Amino acid sequence: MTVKKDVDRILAEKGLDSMLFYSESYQNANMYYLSGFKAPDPFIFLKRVGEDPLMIVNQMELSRAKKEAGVKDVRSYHDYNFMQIVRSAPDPKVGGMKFVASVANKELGTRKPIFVAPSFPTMLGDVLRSEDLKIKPVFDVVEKARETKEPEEIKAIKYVQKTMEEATSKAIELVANAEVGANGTLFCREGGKRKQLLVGRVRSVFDHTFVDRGCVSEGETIIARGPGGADPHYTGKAEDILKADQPIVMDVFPRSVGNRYFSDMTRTVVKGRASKPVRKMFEAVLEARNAALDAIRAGVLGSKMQNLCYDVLEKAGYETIRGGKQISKGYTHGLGHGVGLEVHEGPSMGELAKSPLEEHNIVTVEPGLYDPKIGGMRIEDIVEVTKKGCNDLTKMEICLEV
Ligand SMILES: [Mn+2]
Repeated sequence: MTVKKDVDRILAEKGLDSMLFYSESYQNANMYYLSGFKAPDPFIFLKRVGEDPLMIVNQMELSRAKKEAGVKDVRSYHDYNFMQIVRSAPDPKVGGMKFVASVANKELGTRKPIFVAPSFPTMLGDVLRSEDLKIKPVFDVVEKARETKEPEEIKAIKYVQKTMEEATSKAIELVANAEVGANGTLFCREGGKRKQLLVGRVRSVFDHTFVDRGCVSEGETIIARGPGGADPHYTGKAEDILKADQPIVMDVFPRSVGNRYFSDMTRTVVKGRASKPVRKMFEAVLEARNAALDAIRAGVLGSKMQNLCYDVLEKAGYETIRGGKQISKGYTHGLGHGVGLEVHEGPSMGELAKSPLEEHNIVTVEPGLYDPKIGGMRIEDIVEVTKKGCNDLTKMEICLEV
């Protein structure tokens, strides 16, 4: 992976001519995107517009960084007097920051503002400014470049999606094959014994499948049954007992361990018979999903997509959060979000979204309806936005009763 061309273009458009990052790269998606290097400790990444980037890493990481990073020019802290600068500071942590300032000074200079990400550490910013460096935090530079996926990124997301669909099929099969006991409690067979089917058991099916395929669930896979599902991000407790005739929301968002990409999908199923209100919710959500998939294409505003979804669901008789309305049931969230090195990234399809969708954005389309007495109903696909429409990366069928 090399530095994406878009980063330079966006920097230039914003009138900036250099950039500086100092971070580890497992949590910081921008740092991994720029460097292509996975490191648990901070390192320096900097570049000027139109020039090749430079990475400066601690001694221990030097040989690995030279082999693995997407950056050609990799140097060691020792090329920049690391020991001497740190020793001269009252505290090694402050010394480390003075070291970053010294590198930035040498490579980028104090004359022009240096772009840093909004998440740039405040303390480091203070040290840089005290050393006469000008830094300028700006939104949506690297994040904006990340929104438009290159073919290898889409390939990575497709792999996670495929794995996730395999896991979801297995989980749904477990629910579908469950026996229905007293009060609708679901039971499964485990080691010859009849056991209550708990959320933890279903989640374990997901997690094992992920691990077998080089993926991992970093958050908890959402398995929210019955009224609990009325909170869109209620994950479901391991000891929650699954029951027949209730909606079970399965919102799945693993990531690939190797290349760090996520995918995201939701299916809602009922073991047995869906009640009339549940079926009505399902049909309205499905209609909203279909309308959104028909309308989505490059150039459409995210807010327009959300308004379209409001229209469909309001017409079906449900309340929505249109205009910032506080509601206790109905459609309570945005239509979708970008997915990539973070499970939630840009572009957004909420009412406040200002920029148009672009070709090769990867976004979710996930209308949902929520009722504290009934639970949640959400259908989420992940799609690639194209010039004329979209390419649905989700192949998994949509089926309410199982
Ligand atoms: Mn989602």
